[in-house]
Amino acid sequence: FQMEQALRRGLGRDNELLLHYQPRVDMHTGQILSLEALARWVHPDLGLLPPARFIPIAESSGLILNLGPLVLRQVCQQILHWREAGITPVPVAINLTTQELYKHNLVQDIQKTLDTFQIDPGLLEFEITESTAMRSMEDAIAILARMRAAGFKLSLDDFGTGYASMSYLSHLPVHGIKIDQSFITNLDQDNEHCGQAATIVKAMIGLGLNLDLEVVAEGVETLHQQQFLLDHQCVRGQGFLFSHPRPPEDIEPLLHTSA
Ligand code: G
Ligand code: G
Ligand code: MN
Ligand code: NA
Repeated sequence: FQMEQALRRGLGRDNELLLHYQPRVDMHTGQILSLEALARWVHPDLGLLPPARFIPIAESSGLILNLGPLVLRQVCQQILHWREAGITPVPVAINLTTQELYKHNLVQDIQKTLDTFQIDPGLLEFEITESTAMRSMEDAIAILARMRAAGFKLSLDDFGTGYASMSYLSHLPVHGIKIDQSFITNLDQDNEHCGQAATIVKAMIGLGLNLDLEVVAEGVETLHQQQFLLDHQCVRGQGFLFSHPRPPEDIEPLLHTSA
């Protein structure tokens, strides 16, 4: 409850909620394809807190409905800032919780903010988890279709952990899937598990590619994992091997400036 009160206060203040950004790269070339925005909370007493410490509280208390729009505005401001600095914009991915996805007028609210900042919807991507999508399948399909029609990119986060059936996946109007990092981590323990992790990851990549989806591997930490993924046609990766999530001023030097 104390955390909830502090979060409520923090959301009303400037600079308590920050965004760090983690690149998603083409593992062949190292080129940055997009960035994922990851919220951080500078708690007045506890310091910098990761999302695991406050997103669940925000979700259960309803504060997520304040936090979400704040994240979107910060991302828009960041994109504008980079544009003004002559940096070639890359799409930024924003995570949405269950409450956010099913919120009334979600798409219109996002569009209003983009209009205010004059930002192209193609520069935004939204990530929802498999379990969020499955909470209310028919609604999720309708909302995602609306978002897609509005020009946003969509991906299914933590893929493989939410028990989405294969037939269900083919009905979800997303552009891509992000293979959950637990599967990628297991690739390095495979000797003990008789190659099971490799079999599972290969099947997930195959499923995604055969459904014409972009496949991103999450939590890539080792060269062995990267090589395995490249050997099996998964080119997009995100993880500590390439970069930790970093504050915008540390991401900026990695982005290209236009001549
Ligand atoms: O950075 P970390 O691994 O602690 O992130 C934990 C979770 O918090 C991730 O699954 C991510 O989806 C979620 N998360 C991070 N930032 C945001 C945000 O701005 N909004 C929402 N809804 N979730 C976020
Ligand atoms: O669940 P979601 O994918 O939205 O959250 C991504 C989270 O995963 C981020 O909070 C980020 O800190 C974390 N993460 C990103 N790359 C790695 C990695 O290589 N290893 C580990 N352990 N965590 C990672
Ligand atoms: Mn994510
Ligand atoms: Na994830």
